[in-house]
Amino acid sequence: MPPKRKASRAPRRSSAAPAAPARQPEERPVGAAEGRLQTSSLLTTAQGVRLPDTDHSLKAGPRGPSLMDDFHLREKITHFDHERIPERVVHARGAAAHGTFTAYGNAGSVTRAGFLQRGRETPVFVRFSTVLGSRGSADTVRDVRGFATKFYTDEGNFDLVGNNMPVFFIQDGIKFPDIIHAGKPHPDREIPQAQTAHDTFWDFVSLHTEATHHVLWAMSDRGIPRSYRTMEGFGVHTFRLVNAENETCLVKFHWKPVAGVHSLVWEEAQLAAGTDPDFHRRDLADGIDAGAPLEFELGLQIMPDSDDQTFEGIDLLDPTKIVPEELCEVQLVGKLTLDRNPTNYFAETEQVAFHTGNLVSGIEVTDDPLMQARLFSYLDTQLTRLGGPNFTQLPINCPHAAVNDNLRDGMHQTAVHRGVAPYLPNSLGQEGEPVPAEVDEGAFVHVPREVSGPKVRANPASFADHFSQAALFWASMTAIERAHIVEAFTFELSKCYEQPIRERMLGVLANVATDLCTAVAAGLGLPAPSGTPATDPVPSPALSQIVETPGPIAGRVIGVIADDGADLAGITKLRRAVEAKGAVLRLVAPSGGTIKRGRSSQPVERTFLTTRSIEYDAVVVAAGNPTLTDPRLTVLLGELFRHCKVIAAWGDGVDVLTAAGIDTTAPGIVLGDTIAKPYTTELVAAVGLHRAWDRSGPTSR
Ligand code: HDE
Repeated sequence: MPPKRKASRAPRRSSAAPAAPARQPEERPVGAAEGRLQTSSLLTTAQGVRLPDTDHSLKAGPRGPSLMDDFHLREKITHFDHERIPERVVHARGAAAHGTFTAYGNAGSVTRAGFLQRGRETPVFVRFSTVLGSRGSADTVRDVRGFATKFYTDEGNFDLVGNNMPVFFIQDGIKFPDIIHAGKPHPDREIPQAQTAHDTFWDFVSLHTEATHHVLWAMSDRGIPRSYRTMEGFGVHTFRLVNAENETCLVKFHWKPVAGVHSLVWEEAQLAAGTDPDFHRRDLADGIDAGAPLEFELGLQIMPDSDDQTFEGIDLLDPTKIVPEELCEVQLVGKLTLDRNPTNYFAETEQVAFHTGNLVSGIEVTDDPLMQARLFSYLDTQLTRLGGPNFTQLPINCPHAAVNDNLRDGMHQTAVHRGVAPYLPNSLGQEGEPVPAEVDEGAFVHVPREVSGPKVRANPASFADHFSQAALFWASMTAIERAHIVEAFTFELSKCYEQPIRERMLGVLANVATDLCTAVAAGLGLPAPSGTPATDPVPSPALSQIVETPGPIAGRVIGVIADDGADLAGITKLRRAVEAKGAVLRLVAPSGGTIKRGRSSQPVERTFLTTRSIEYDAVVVAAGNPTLTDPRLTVLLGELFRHCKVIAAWGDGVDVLTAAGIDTTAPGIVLGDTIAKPYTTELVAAVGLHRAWDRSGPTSR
């Protein structure tokens, strides 16, 4: 189903058309805030002065110079000149959605946070992002993805500002400018955009070996997600939960996608960056419009709040380490449903301001030195980005909880505060002015913890282990996932100009796994150095994305290839079957308009010219056009085959596959006589496996 669009209206006149009949001025209290809300049906200046013409500047005669007293021209252009705000220094490219978080209630014993208590429903806004690229960069680049959630709880806003990878490149926030400067385009030529395949990134990470674990994740399929709905999310740091009895535990937050964890293949990611740079953004919005909300479950790994803050020998304050799920189960405590697209990109997605310090009673941070630096950065960055300290008054940032602070004035102040005593204590306060809350009134009281130690610039000894979990990650991958990692390292390092950087990085990989290092070295045509990798790391199967049983197909896109004469009744049945599973069917034909059979017809949604294989999770060739050939169709089917996606056909549609050179006996090819239940069931199951990886070799570990 194509995205819903509003019915088109008659164009609004801009100017030079006959003037509207005079209207009585609307009644509005003088200076009322709603004056800003575009309430007039007639065009006005920002001051509310009605305008008869917005197409012609005021001139001395039709050919004359423009006049300074054209207040409308000056206002219009001045406002336009200032429409942009600085893009985020990282995570500039993003897309977002509104939704609801519903708590299962089972976290009530470990935290007093109200939104996690049974049956609570909390409005949320989630912004997904890439990290390195500018606002206009492509969605499908190899990069980490941000997964930032604002919970508008009735105890105040809680922001969980996470990523789609559970570890980070650095252990101490003071290194953040270094890793980002290394990852961003080279300062002299400002290339390359939105990618790590360049010298400065690999220069830094080959010298800064605490990044190794994260680099393995970034070079894995996690770096190129299929869509935002098929990514995991992670809080990364360890947090501290506090319950009603003031008992504490340490936790790691996880988002588990109901649609499963799935990725693109690298060639698709590269193609999409050209054919549809908005691939993820479009998929997010179209999926929601098509009635397939994104769903994630919130999970907690709950660990004791021990004195040394370790678990099974893993330092919980080290953000380069995970706690394998096999050692500590992820307990699901609630569900996130994203079902509403933003109304205005700038007002919501661009102006949303996340902050790791937005915490609610029952959730606290730990001493993880990366998190500690973040507590400073997120508030600070908004002062430049949003132009002052009043960004919490922007609708998207406004808490839904009642607010009464003594913060006053500043840039972009929109409140008209009353009273004379914005300070405490006071004796001049009036009714309605705030007094401090007590604990039993829900006040956020930090759990008292001893803090001591010499003032030093140093890391704990455990932070010196840079390779054991990188080795664990590698050991947890299946053969196909390892092949992808090797390809990614080889691709990225091949893009470096400096040979010593490649060689140094091979030296790092030699300390992760010998077979990884040897394979990448072979791809680069370099000798493989020797290292001291961990012997027999214990794999964590939960880290692999390869599924053996079909998952849901909601939000997936299936193309059906057809031309005049196609089995339209079959297409209709197929559409019903896949839409019942939340997927989208798109009719693809040689040219636009409609395809016909007898007196029936169906609208074409994509033509061979306007489509590439990247847009489909599966393609089905309809019966009725057995001689259909087209070089663009051959490319489409060939790419689908190479990318291990499901290819299907019914009736004489099979002849089209054969003519395009598709091996119809290969795995992941679904053939049938007619569109009937067993066929659609088989097709849905095949798409639910995401890919027919067997086409490209063994998938076993
Ligand atoms: Fe961020 N990060 N970060 N970060 N981060 C920002 O805040 C920063 C880190 C993450 O959709 C900025 O409002 C520092 C880890 C996400 O609006 C900035 C450090 C993780 C988003 C900033 C980190 C993240 C940001 C840029 C090291 C994963 C996008 C604009 C101490 C757990 C939020 C802004 C959105 C955004 C700084 C490390 C995730 C500059 C200094 C670790 C998802 O404040």
